[in-house]
Amino acid sequence: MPSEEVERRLREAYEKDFHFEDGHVLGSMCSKPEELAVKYHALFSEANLGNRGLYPGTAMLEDELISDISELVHLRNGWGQFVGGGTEANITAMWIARNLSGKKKILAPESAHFSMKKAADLLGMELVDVPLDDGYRMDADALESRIEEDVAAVMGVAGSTELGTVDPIDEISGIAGDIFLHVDAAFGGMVLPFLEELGIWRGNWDFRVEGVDSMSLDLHKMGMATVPSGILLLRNREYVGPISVESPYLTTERNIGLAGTRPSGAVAGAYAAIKSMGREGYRDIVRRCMDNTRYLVEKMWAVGFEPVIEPVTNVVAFRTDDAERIRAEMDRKGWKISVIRRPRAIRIVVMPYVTKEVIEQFTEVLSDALKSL
Ligand code: 0PR
Repeated sequence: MPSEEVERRLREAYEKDFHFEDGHVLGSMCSKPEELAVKYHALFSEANLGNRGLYPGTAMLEDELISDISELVHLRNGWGQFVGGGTEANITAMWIARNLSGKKKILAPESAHFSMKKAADLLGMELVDVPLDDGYRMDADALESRIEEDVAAVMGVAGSTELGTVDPIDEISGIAGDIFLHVDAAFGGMVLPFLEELGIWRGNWDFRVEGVDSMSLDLHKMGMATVPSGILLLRNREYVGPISVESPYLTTERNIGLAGTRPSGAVAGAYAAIKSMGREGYRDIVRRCMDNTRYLVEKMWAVGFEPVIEPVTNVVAFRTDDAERIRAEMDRKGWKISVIRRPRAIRIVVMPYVTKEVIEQFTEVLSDALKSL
């Protein structure tokens, strides 16, 4: 095919997609990446950290990135790996917990992301739901009553997918004792540290809690990095022992983790985002997203919607028995929102592109949609 035709087809496909800058995507946890991230993702597109010895430069970027993110979540002398996202990080953490303990039960809050179901299924483990309290956080008493000899891992969420809530990780750690504790901060990892710096919220949710053994943290969500950019962090380097395999024909003796070939252009992209934004850049983004979240709540009250909880992060859901119909109607009008089932609600993620103007337009269109419903 002549390259003009290939490009024409690519452009046509691109035009079919929704784009964040159009401001009509209100249910996504991803964001438009930093320009430098896009540029350097492309430059490093042939790199493959699955064979680290060939890419000492990219490996250096990964090490520095892991070290910066470790510092952000108070991990010292730990270990980390760049992965394809929260799903891969969650699966790998459960793989480690199973192999370290030789046990198969995972205790996870009902609010856990569906990637935990995949982890349990793939690893032949059993996922046991722990109910939530009134604030939609893992209920510590309910967790305590489920702790038994056969538990391989307990996991908590720091920034839940549906409501943005943070489980009481320190309390959970106290109850879990020596059991492997994983924190899913795929979304919250790049929000909570900055909420703390801004004095908006405080909580013990990261490696400051001694019992926390591992964490997933995505940079393709609130990290302004390119997709796929996930990070898995481990308290102790030795944890990788039971998940590494010999890799005789590669440049390293052992291959660690789920992926062989690893998406390493994204490492350069994430590095570019982190270094150019810095703490100040992320703090500004989080401040803006939280301002806009409050503005959205205000506007939604005016249209007659009550938030399920006062938002902790920039994820907010509004109660309604008509969530599905509202979603469908908004979809017809070109707006993408999402719904949650328990409680029944529509859900909006106030990412950086969800500005005050977008919120005003959205609530107007929503108000019209309600009339026609
Ligand atoms: N853990 C949490 C708390 C998550 O919210 C997610 C994804 C994951 C793990 C899994 O991460 P990966 O998707 O990186 O493997 N949360 C979003 C969701 O499932 C992902 C998403 C992003 C969905 C953008 C849609 C979208 O447009 O809702």
